[in-house]
Amino acid sequence: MTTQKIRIIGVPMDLGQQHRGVDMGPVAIRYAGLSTALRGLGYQTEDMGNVTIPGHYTLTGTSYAERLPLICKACEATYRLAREAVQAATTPVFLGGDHSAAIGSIGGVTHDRPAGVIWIDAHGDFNTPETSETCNIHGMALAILLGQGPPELVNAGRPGPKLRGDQVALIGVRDLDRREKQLIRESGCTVFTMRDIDEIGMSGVLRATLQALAGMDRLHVSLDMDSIDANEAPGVGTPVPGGLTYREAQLLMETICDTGKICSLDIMETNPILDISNRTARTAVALAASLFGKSIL
Ligand code: Z70
Ligand code: MN
Ligand code: MN
Ligand code: MN
Repeated sequence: MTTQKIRIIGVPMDLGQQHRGVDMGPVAIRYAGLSTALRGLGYQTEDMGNVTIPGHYTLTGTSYAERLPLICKACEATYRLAREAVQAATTPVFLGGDHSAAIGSIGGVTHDRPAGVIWIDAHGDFNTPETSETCNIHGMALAILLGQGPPELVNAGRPGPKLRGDQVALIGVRDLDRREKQLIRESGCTVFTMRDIDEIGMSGVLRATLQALAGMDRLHVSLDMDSIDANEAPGVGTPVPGGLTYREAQLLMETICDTGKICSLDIMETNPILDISNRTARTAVALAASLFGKSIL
C-alpha cells in the first residue's frame, strides 16, 4: 500500500491543548532529517510545507469557544490535503502539532476508502466536552473521529463519523480520565494498555492488533510521541511515566511495516520547547524510518 512517493504535510496545530511550542513540532522533525531518512530508503519525498493555522498567541483569551472554530478550520484544511495526497497516489506523513490535527488527517485519508487506525498514545483521547477535565480538544480527537463530541468537528471535512470502533486499535494507553474509561470501554475499539504490553509483550500485542484489523486493507498509524517513554521522547506536553521503550516502539513500527498496508502516518505532539536537543524529533524520525521499511539486517 505504501507508495513510492511520500508527501510530508506540516500541521503546526497548538490550539488543542495549553502548552506553547508544539506548533514547532513540524520543523523540528524536518530538521531531525525525516526527508533524508525516507529518501535513503528509496522513496521520493515531497514536502508541502505547513497548513496555515493561527497560533495560540493570536487568541484573545483561553476559551474553548474561541478555539473550536479555529481547530475546525485547521482540520478541514488538513482534511483537504490528506484527501489530495491519497488521490495523487502518495503516502502522506502529517507532522504535528497537537493530536487534534488527526481529526483532519484521518478524516481526509478515509474520504474515498476506509482505513484501519492504530492509535499509539499514553492517553485515550476519548473525552467529550462532557467528560473532559481540561476542555482540551487533543484529548477528544479519537472520540470525535468516532462521532462523539462537538458536531462541528465530528462533521469536519464530510458529515458523520470517520471511523467505527472495530476499525481502531489503541496501543500504549496508561492515563485515562475517570469518565473517559467508560466511553472507551463502550467504543468497540481494541485497546492494549501498558499492562497488556508487560503481560504478553509487544509482539503479542501486535499479533492481536493486526488480527483485530485484519479486515482492513489500508492502515493509518497515528503516533502520539507521548506514548514513548520520556527517556527517548522528553519533548511532549503531557508526559506519563512508564512509556514504550525505544525497542518496543521500533518493533511496533517494523511489524506494522511488514503488513505492507500502511497508507498514512501522523507524528504528533512533539514539543521542541520541552525537548532535550531535539531528541523527541530524532526518535520520531527513527520510528518513521522503521515504519517505512528500514530493517536492521
Ligand atoms: C487528558 C485530557 C492528552 C494528549 C494529553 C489528556 C489528553 N486525558 N492527549 N496529551 N495527546 O486532557 O483529556
Ligand atoms: Mn494523543
Ligand atoms: Mn497523548
Ligand atoms: Mn490525565
